[in-house]
Amino acid sequence: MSQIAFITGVTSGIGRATALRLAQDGVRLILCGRRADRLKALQQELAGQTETYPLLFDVRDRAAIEAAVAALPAEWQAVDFLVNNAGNAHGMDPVQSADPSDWDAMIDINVKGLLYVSRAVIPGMVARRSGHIVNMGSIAGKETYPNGSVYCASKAAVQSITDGMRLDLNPYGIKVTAIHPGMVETEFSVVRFKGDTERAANVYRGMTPLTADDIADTIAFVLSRPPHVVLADIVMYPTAQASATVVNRSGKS
Ligand code: 8X3
Repeated sequence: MSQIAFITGVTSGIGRATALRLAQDGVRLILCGRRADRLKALQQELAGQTETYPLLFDVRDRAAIEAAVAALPAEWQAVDFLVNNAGNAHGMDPVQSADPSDWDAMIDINVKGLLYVSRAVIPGMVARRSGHIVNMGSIAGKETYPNGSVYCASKAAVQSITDGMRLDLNPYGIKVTAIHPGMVETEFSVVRFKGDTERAANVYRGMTPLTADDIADTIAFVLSRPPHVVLADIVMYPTAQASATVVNRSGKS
């Protein structure tokens, strides 16, 4: 029986690219998202490539997550890979004037949502004494930048939670990885700037950002290492980026 990956946030960006990439490796996919139409379309796209099982929930809804995981059919319960991808930035404003509801969204999705999903899935890995968790961090968790305090804090939390998982799950042979991308062009900036596509496009002006496929390739690589190898912490920049705030916009890389 082939391996099973449980991926959150599959209806766009890195999550969707990861589903498509792991399907190429014959991994069976539990596709988690909150947009039913996109989830169905992805399932149809993957038909014939691998088996999929859709789970419709918002990672903020702990009861829905617990119910969905508890109701997985027997043949979908032995999750090998948990990819905690769901996450977003909401707004980019100074702490003194940011909208607190943006803070709520980022902490609820990026931090609490990741924890709720993990809490539902990890006990099965512990019981089976096997599994691999990949958490989507960000360079924002390594380096705080202006107007990003709470997004950066949410990704710093992902770093700490990842490190804590690795410690707690060490006795059970479970691997834990964090991937920290810099600039990746997906719907990320459009969501961050609340639909302002011009402002979002300007983020990537004069440089070549990473793509969702670049991150998905790395996830596939991480998950395919031999049993005794774990890539614990990976920072990925586009070549044109050297830090959260240093970006070469000459268009040459
Ligand atoms: C995405 C990278 O630099 O916009 O997490 O925070 S950044």
